[in-house]
Amino acid sequence: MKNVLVIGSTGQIGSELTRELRKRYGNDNIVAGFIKGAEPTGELKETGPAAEADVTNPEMIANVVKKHKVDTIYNLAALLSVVAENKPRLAWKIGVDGLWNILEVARENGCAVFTPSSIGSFGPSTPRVQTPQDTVQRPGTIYGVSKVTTELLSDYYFKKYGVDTRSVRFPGLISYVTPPGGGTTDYAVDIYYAAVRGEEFVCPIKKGTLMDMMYMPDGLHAAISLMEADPSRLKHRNGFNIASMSFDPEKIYQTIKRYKPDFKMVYDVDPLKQGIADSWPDCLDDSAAREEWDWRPQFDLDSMTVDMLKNLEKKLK
Ligand code: AKB
Repeated sequence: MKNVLVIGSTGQIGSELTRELRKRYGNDNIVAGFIKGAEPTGELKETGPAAEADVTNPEMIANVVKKHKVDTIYNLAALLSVVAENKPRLAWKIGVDGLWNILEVARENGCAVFTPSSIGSFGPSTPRVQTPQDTVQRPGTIYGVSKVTTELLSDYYFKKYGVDTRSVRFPGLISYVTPPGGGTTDYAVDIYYAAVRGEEFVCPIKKGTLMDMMYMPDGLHAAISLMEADPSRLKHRNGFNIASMSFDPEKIYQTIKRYKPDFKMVYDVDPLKQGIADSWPDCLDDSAAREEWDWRPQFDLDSMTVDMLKNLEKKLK
């Protein structure tokens, strides 16, 4: 039986991951970790335990781990790429110093640790198409620099201390539940809200800009199945490429238009977001994840669009 602490349980990934983990391992075994000002509400609060768990406070994390006999930590505390560019020191403090605190607690208490990396860990000198698992990682954003560091630090703790660290490089995650806050790929979520509200969508990313994206259920499945994978099969640990779809704004717009024929999109390119997007790969090669832990996505752009529109129609009614 697992006892899990989800750090960042009220965020875009955390809110859905906590719910999914409670379904699998039992409500009482999943602690929803939060910071002041982002406390769990509704279902998240009512279905299981919650505890303040600030990654910048190692004693607080250690106390939660001991009290709840935690054996696995999903560390989702991070600033997304656009916000991080505006607050680089804070991005480092949360993403890197915060991870260091968690890894120390994990080493002392025998916990496994999942910390997401990102397509943002690649940069302009990385091969853009079918980006290999092991390749150049020289990102130009603080988000990317901190993600490469989290991959390396997690590998280091595994090799030096045997801490069971694992991670995937998430693409842009698309969901109708909790909106993302300040990423480069957020447009691919915002476009669905505009379509369902019957509004014109102003796209901040240029036509022709390809990025990997993924529907949230596949993202959750990736995180959980990697943490459950047989360790003897893992040649890699931190930073598995995963992929399910790659598109540009025009392609997602045309797909939505099949179901919403009156939907309109115009472009007003945001230079910061465009610069970040231009430095990221078009599409990743995820064959290592497929071979080492049987990664397979379920959703493509079309099936995701049908599900997003259906659920957003219900949510925004
Ligand atoms: C972002 O855009 O910052 C994130 C990511 C791809 O890591 N969604």
